[in-house]
Amino acid sequence: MAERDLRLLGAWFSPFALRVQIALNLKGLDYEVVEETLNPKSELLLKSNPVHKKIPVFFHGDKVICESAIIVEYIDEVWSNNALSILPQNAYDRANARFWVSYIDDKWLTSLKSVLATEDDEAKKLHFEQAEEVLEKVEEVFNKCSEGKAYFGGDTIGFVDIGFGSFLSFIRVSENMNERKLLDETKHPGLTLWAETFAADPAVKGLLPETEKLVEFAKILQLKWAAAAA
Ligand code: GSH
Repeated sequence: MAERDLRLLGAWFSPFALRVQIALNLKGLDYEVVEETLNPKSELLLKSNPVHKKIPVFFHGDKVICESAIIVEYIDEVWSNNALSILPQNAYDRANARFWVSYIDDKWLTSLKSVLATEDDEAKKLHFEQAEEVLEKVEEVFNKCSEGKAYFGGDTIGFVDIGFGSFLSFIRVSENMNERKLLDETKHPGLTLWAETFAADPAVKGLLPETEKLVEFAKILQLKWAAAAA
């Protein structure tokens, strides 16, 4: 469905902006992406998300919506007539999906960021172990929710797929920068297969940033985090 006046303020490297793009693609909506550099933050960003000053920001005509998970839910509700539903129809399943996305944003994001930010070898080892523990839990959740189907949400990409899948490129980046596997097919067979299917889905294909380009970006991030911690 062609919908006018949909704009996303995002950035090529942002896993959170990626969530919104996937949701819009799943709904078959046309939209414009406005690239934000964050350095310095644009007037549009400061004006449209004055509370957090973060991307993504979604513009639906003159309506402004912030926070990736909230935007994805908004898209799912507003375009509920489109064939595909991102959140489960059942209230209990919906509550569970929200719980796991919140868990991913809390635990997974924290461990992945720590792996990327830490330079000290001992501390890095510890952060890797913590990230692996979270991955084990996500593998368990995948096996339970998917019930043998391709996605957390069943046959099609759902809320948890978007929430976790948005970090896929950063998983590749931490593996590449540390020469150590995070997503391991012996430890996480379900998630390994899921990752391949997710990346190849028409709603996702072509959106995941290239690992090499993201590695260069992550190196700059590391320097910024180190300077902030000093
Ligand atoms: N909880 C937010 C969401 O889900 O939308 C996180 C968004 C976020 O952290 N965005 C980053 C950002 O705008 C870019 S990936 N950072 C700017 C800053 O922290 O000042």
